[in-house]
Amino acid sequence: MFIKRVANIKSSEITDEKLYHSRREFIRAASIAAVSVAAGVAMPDGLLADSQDRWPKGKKGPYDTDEEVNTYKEITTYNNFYEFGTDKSDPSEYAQNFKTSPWKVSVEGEVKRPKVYNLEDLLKPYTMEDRIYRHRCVEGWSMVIPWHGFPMSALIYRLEPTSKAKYVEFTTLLDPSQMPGQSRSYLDWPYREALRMDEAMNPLAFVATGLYGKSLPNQNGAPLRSVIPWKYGFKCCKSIVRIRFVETQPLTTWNESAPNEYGFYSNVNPEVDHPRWSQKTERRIGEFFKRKTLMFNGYADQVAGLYSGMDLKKYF
Ligand SMILES: Nc1nc2c(c(=O)[nH]1)N[C@H]1C(S)=C(S)[C@@H](COP(=O)(O)O)O[C@H]1N2
Ligand SMILES: [Mo]
Repeated sequence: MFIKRVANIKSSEITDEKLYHSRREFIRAASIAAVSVAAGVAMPDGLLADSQDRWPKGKKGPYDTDEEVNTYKEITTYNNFYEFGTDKSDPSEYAQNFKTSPWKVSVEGEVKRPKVYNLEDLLKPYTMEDRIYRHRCVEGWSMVIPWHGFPMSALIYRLEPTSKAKYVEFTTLLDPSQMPGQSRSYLDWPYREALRMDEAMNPLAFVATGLYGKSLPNQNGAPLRSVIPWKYGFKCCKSIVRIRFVETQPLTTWNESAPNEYGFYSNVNPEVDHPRWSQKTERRIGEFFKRKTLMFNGYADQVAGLYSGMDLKKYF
């Protein structure tokens, strides 16, 4: 492990100046190309693949935020993925050799055809798209991330849950041999998260297989993870191996570990403080001054209706 770490550090430090500058030139050319995106001409796949720079400002879909996107480096080196350690830098450091192929996903429970899918077969039917979403961590920081993937509603629609299915649960891989954090008991492994079915069917709920137009880095939850932009980040489940449809509200990992701190819903809500800190503000990674946190992380127009009549202080 120590030898590998040294090797990693070296490979990242040998990017020489010249290469760096030619890359900068290339990125400048890419942002000119972004103008053609605005004009409706698709950029060739992977043009930004090696870019460490900003996702281009261009044509935006109806669900995208037009806020400035965080850099690829910020998004892939400041992570929470406790299976690889509790420091923000641990996942990018220790998930490099995580094996995400072959990968199977088991679809279980209240569903017409329970089945274990090879990842390729599970993903085949869907048209991939980019979604620029705000991401608000319960710890008080946020980012803007250009995800690549497909709507969760398309997946659920196709899997055909039965009428008994009221919730959908996602589970992360359990493999302590690859995930050192799972040998420690700070959480009850494997990591599990769940959504009410109507939340999962909301057009904003997303299944990501990539970001910045390329495949998902291991530290961000490869090969597939959920993205629920109006909820705190921990409601997104990384490296999913099981999708289970159930009738009753599942016990989720964080809710189980500290039920008074992490509710089942965990909608971003500046009016409901975490017992140990306020949720009124957040620090956007890369910025100095704090911003005000918005109700439902700014997605109230699209999701407030899911919770009409509910006391959101009780169902936090
Ligand atoms: N399996 C698993 N999924 C997880 C976590 C984790 O520790 N393990 N952390 C969660 C938290 S707290 C956040 S903020 C997001 C972070 O996603 P990112 O690293 O892609 O930004 O992943 C969520 N999903
Ligand atoms: Mo988080």
